[in-house]
Amino acid sequence: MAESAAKRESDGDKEALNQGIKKMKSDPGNGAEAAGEPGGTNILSAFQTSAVLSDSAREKNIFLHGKISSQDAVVILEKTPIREDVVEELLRASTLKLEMKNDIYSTYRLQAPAHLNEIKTTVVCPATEKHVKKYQRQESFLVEETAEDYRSITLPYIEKQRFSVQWVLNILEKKAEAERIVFEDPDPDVGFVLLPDFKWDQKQVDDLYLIAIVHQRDIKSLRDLTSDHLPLLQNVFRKGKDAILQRYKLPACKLRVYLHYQPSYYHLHVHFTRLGYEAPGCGVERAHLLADVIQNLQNHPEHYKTRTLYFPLRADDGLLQNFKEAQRL
Ligand code: DD3
Repeated sequence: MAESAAKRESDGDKEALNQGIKKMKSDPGNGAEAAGEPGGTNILSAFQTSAVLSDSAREKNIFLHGKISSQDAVVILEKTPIREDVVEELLRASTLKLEMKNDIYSTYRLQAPAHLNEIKTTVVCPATEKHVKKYQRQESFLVEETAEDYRSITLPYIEKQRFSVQWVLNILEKKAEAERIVFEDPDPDVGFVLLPDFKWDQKQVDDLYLIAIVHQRDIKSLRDLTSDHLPLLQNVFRKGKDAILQRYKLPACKLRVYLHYQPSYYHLHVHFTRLGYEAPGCGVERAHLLADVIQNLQNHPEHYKTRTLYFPLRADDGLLQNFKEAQRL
């Protein structure tokens, strides 16, 4: 009894959230549809697959390496969650093919109309070797990084690699994804841009995933943070949560707000994901709750400059090689 009441309540909750999304999607200022390939040009019809980097039956995705007219490319295909608000239409407008029937049990293949049968697709082109490696299934190793290791191994590696954050600068300068911005505080010191991470298709709040990218450009990662950055971090925390409540009707108690260490790009950013959605990289070996980061810096201004930090690295990561060569693994 109590259980079904709880379920009803959480369904009502979900309904309200999906309403929020629907409202957002019909907002003409959003422009999500207009951003597609004009006229439906299919650049992927010329894609020549050379390898399956990884795939997952559970996550219903596949990562492909190949070429688009002589340029290396990574293509990610992913089935999206079934949205509550289209279930009615899905049941009415589809073709149903019986597969088997046995007693009270039967299975079918439901063929949905094209517009309800989309596959989320991400293309990286031209892709570098690093992009290809990123999606190859790999064993991971936990690294123990002392402050000295950071200074002598990690920092030189990051500086030598000069990973491109052009796409981040494009967002901050409104040269890309400007219409996707959910909230901006333009202040150069404590300001940031909040927008959906492109892992999220924004069709349902269940897997909500936004990133806050700070306007300050010289903060590479958690390691650079000191108590001087508390106003920035507190601003991102407070205004990020407020903006998500406004837009998606999700209160702070439904959110997981955290930083990655190591990050996948060295320009300070904060992840906002929905609690209950196991976002990639939200495990204890990589995620640092922003609330904890703030408290740690309040207790010790140099916390992240002095503490040993732990993180996983994949077998073929160049940084892992450097830790091995320094006999730190
Ligand atoms: C990335 C981490 C980076 C491949 C892939 C993703 N959110 C992004 C460009 C624009 C974005 C992101 C790097 C790259 Cl699949 C290599 O992510 C992005 N825009 N995470 C948004 N909104």
